This record gives sequence, C-alpha cells and structure tokens, in this order.
Amino acid sequence: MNLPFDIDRAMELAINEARRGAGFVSPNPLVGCVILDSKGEELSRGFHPKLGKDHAEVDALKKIKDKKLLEGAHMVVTLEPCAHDGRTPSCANAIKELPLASVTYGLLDPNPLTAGKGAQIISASGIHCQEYLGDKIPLEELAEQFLINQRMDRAFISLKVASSIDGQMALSDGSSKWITSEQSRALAHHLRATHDGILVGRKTFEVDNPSLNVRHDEFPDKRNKVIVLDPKGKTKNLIEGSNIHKNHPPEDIFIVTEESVEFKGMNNITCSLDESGTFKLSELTNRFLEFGIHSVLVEGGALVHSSFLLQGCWDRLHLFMAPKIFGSTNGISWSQEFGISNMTEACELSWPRSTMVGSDLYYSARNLMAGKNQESSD
Ligand code: AOF
Ligand code: ZN
Repeated sequence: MNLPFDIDRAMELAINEARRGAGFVSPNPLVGCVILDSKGEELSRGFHPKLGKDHAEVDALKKIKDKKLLEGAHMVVTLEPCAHDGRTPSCANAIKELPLASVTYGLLDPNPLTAGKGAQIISASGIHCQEYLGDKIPLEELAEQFLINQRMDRAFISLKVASSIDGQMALSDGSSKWITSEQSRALAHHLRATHDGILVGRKTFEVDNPSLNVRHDEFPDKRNKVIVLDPKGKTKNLIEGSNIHKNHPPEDIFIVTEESVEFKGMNNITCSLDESGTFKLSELTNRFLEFGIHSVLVEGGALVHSSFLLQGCWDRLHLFMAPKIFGSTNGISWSQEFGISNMTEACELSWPRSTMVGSDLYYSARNLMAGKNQESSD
C-alpha cells in the first residue's frame, strides 16, 4: 500500500514517543504510536506511560477529539497491537472498529496471547495491516527487555561498568569509589531506574556497602529490587544494618545462595552452582521472573561480571570510561576472570553506540549472541 507520508520518519517518531515510558512499564514493553490523517498529516502521538495504564494506541487515539478525522487515517505503532484483554482491553479489538485505512506495526508481539493474532483481527476488519519493513534494530532495542523475557524466558541482563580508560574498575586494595564523573553517575542512576533489580556480588556488598537505590530527579518514587549473589550465605549477619537494608524494604531485597538461608523478612533465592562454584546463571535469570524481576543491572564486581561473560548469559553492556589510566599492576580489570585462548572465542558485541558524558566516554552495545543460543552455554 502506498502511504501518503514517510513511514521511516513516522516510525522514528513513534519510537521516540515510546521511550517516555522508560522506567514505568516493566514487565510490559515500551510502545509508541503515531496517528496520521488520510493526507498524512500528524493527528496525535501516544505511548504506554505506566503498567496498567493505556496502551500506546489507545493513548494516541484518546488525544483525537474529532473522531471524524479517523476516516481513512493511518496508525504507525512500534509493536503489533495486542489481541487479548489483559490489564487493559485489547487494542486490536478497539482498532478494528475504527474507519482507519492502514495500521503499520514495527515488530510482531512475541507474547503468545498476541503473536500474529492482533494483526489478523485488524486485517479481518478490512483495515490494511502490515509489518514495517525498514530498520528493525531501533525497534528491537526499544523493546529489548520485553523481547528477551518473552523469547528466552529469563530476565534481561545488563552489565554496568565504571572503569579507567584502560578497563580497570578498582585497585587491588578494593578502592573503586568515584572513578567516573558526576554526569556519568547521574546516567547510571537513570539506568538503575530502567531495570527492575540491581545486582552485586558478596565482595562488592562487603567492601563498598552500597545503597543500590535510584537517586534521580525523574524517578523520585522509584522502588527497585536489590540482589546479592552470596553462594555460601556469608552475608547472613551483615545484611541487617547495611546500606542496602537501610534503603530498601526487606521484601525488595533478594539474597541468592546455594542452600536455603533465613534472611529475616528478606527474600532468599536458591540456585545451583556449576563445577567452578559459580551460580548457574541461566537457571538464576530464569528464576528471577518468578520473583517479578524482569531486568537486572549487574554492577559488579569483576568476578560477577566475568561469570556473566563466561556463561554468555548477558544482553547489554554499559561501560563508562573515565579519562584515567590505572594500569594492570594494581588494577582490577572488570573482565579479569574471563579469558579466551583463541580469537574466535571472543565475546562479540553488536549495535555499539558511544558518546561523551561529562569527561567520560560512555559506550553501550549488545551481546551479539543475546537472544540466540544462550541456553546451551552453561
Ligand atoms: C500494545 N500496546 O502499548 C503495549 C502492548 O497487561 P496489559 O493489558 O498491559 O498487556 C500487556 C501485554 O500487551 C504485553 O505483554 C504485550 O504483549 C502487550 N503490550 N501492546 O498493543 C502497548 N504495551
Ligand atoms: Zn494493547
């Protein structure tokens, strides 16, 4: 179908609109929508603002007061309209009643409740319904947490690292505070707000006594979950009185151990270890979903980052590099427990992006294998 407007531009607008929901919609995807009249003039934009609130299509439709304008109009939406009644009624069922000429959706919704059914409902009503055939990467990135949850049946895993420009995240005496600039730390809090859980290893918990909460103006009321990896339950008597305990209600704290341990009102997740004494991360990240943790920002230390790399169980890297060189004599490289013996074994990254944040270089990229054959890697 010949559309009377630039579909790539409209999809880009819908993607930008969708981002406004970041930090508020989990476990739902970020979704954005643009509606254009029969001549291709923009009528409205909408997005999914919050879990349980209107979906993007309904948000955009509600902004059009004069419903006559919908005669022969076009909808551009980043995800296939939902077929089912969930927290909100089905978008596809609402759309099929409208006098629209076309609906273009960015990605098929992998949720089995929709998965093609939304498009079918709309097509059956006589509205031309088509999948967008342009660049899919920004759409995949937009909904990446949701897509990994649906496709891999596990939480989305981001590794967040603050290091010197030569990749050292701490010194061997454990000191690691304030490597990067204030601006990077603000962005890091934004990252915290867009993940359900923040994860650290036992050593980081003991050495840094971190708060692991969200301190960012855009998210004043944000509650996040905290996860500590502690195979032998050594933090049992340390967690009370820690900054984590002071800054989070006990029901938001999760300690992961091999054998079950009683952590006074806090959650204990048990997970088996592999031969090297490391948690089996595909098992753990799958179990996170049971606890309502759909995305996790891993904040270290080096042993923890390395184990996610080794097991191939991670999706995105956020690397903040300060204009400093620590050297490897006393430095701890963030990937130091991970190693390859052959160039073909390198972890490859895709969709890389970099920008300056204050005086730091911020680099973000995806694990090339994310969402592919990770089940077999442990
Ligand atoms: C859309 N537009 O804006 C979003 C969609 O529990 P509910 O009712 O909010 O439904 C959640 C499911 O709906 C989610 O798993 C995904 O399949 C879809 N999300 N669909 O048409 C939207 N957020
Ligand atoms: Zn919907």
